[in-house]
Amino acid sequence: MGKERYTAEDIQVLEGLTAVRRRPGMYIGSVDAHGLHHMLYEIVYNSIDEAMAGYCTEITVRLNADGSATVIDNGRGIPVDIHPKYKKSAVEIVMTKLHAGGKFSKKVYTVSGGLHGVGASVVNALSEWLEVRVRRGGKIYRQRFERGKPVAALEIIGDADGTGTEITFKPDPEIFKVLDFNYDVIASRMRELAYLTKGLKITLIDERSGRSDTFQYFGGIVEFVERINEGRSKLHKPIYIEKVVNGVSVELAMQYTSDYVENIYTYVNNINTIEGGTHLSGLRAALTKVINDYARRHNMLKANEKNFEGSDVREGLTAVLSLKVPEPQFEGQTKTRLGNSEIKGLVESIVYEKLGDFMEENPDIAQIIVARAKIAAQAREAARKARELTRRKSAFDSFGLPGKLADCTERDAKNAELFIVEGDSAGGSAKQARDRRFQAILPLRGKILNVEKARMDKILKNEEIRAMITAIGTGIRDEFDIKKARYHKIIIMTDADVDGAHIRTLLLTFFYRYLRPLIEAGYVYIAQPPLYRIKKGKDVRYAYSDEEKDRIVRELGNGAVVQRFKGLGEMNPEQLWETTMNPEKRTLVRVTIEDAIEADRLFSILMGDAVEPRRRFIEEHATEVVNLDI
Ligand code: 0RA
Repeated sequence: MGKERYTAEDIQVLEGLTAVRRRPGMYIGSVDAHGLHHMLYEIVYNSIDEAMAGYCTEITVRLNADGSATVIDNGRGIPVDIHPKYKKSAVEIVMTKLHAGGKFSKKVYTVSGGLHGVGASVVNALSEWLEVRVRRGGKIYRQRFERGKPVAALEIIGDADGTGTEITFKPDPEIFKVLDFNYDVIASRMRELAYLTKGLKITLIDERSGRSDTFQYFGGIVEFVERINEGRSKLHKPIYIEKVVNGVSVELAMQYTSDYVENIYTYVNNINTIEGGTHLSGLRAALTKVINDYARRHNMLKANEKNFEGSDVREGLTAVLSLKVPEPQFEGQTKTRLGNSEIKGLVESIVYEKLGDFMEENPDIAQIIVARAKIAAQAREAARKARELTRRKSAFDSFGLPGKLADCTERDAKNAELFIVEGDSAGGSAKQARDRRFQAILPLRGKILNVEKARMDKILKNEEIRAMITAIGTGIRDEFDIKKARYHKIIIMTDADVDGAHIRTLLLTFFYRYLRPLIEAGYVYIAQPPLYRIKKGKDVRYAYSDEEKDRIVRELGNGAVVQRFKGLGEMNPEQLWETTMNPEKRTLVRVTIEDAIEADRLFSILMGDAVEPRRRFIEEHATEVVNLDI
């Protein structure tokens, strides 16, 4: 360091760094792929804060060839002035002091922060190196850090037009088990953030593959709803509501479709609150009340007719609710449930007032909504009767577990795994490969699931799917009970080809629509079979991506023989165990609700009634169908 002696401040910083490096999980959740991506998001969130404060219009995220990542924004730039007490630049303090930032920024919202909101100093501590460049006051400043410690003081390296911040960091291999940034995972989070921050332009560039995308939505969450509903038949233009009360900003976009599914996504400070919370309760209460009141007021519900239930007014509804809350309390297993009690009434009154006004001003749309709820209420009654009938007739209830299931001996669901395997031959290999003590195998026949023609309602009648529901044990939809889950890991294992991707999309859509709490509980996974086997003499390696294959081939040098696995069936049981099933060696990707949303959207486009989006989708993706996977 550029100073002669350590101050109390330096010691505090060093202790902070050590604490972060000793227990990274406490600060970023984990050191697997999740934690790795969380590092990048933390840096992006700082730039998003700057955008929400009104100073930044553009963010560029670049995945570099050397494994580092760069985030560039055109905000005000982190302040560079020397702090009188600490005798250090503000940049250095932001980058080294835990929870620094707030001190320098009395911003309206410092709210986009991730699950932990710990910021740049944690990313710095967990990076092999990090370099920050600030453009401010006509100069470019730079400072470099290694494992969180400054290598030199902040220095001026040139002249600048404009202002902004650029941070490049390389996640530390001493800390992270996974070091490969996943383009698709990052792209979907950047897309989501762009929808949630109206007008903000986010560009993602992958120097490793040459891919890039730009996300910018001047319509914000209205465009988000339009995207979710692409491929569904819409009953009206999206409705948009917005109001700020007591420093809390509430935005809602909603649109009914003729589908039966309810798709309500809620965000607080750009975090997807998958466990719901007070804001969702407020929205639901308002919808039920405002639609019932409107229907009564306009005599669309007669005195002798019962009020609509919540599920009636939500059937076919797609909505995105986005709140900015200065002091959110996140609760629940994954800290994605909003706990602030004052928010329920706040959201309820805003939505009740604004949606009520909208319905009075747009009677044609109001009538569609009420008529939609009426049909849903009638269908609910009819379905209840039908369910009672089929329940008595259901073969599965009395037969117990399906015959195709090769169950495990473990009875404690926490330790039990179910592999759902596409195809009988792969199913056979998996049965031989597995550790039968805790791994169960359920083969599904791909042909039967011919997804091109299957609709969700038909899929439910499919015997294989019913076998899956029985094996999982929870029941579906209204009768779902997570406590009855027979396995806490449900692993979808499909071929790495187009058919495999189709079946995965179908299964994810199915889980999302009928067994959503399983995804929310984190019980659903996708197996990652290798794409290649590379052999040179006795040295046998497996590669799970093209980049990895190229790297291994380079490493092994001349004479390396590459075999591409097209399907699981091409692996013998030992290979399948080694590469994909053995908990010691395999990687499983946990399915997130975002993955499932995307699968559901793809499914709607591919199977839906709307011909135009499907044609467009297939045209746009004709050359990259393999990337249908998530
Ligand atoms: C503190 C104060 C100010 C801006 C920032 C931090 C800031 C931090 C980051 C991190 C990434 N991009 C950023 N952009 C800005 C406001 C300084 C002022 O008043 O000019």
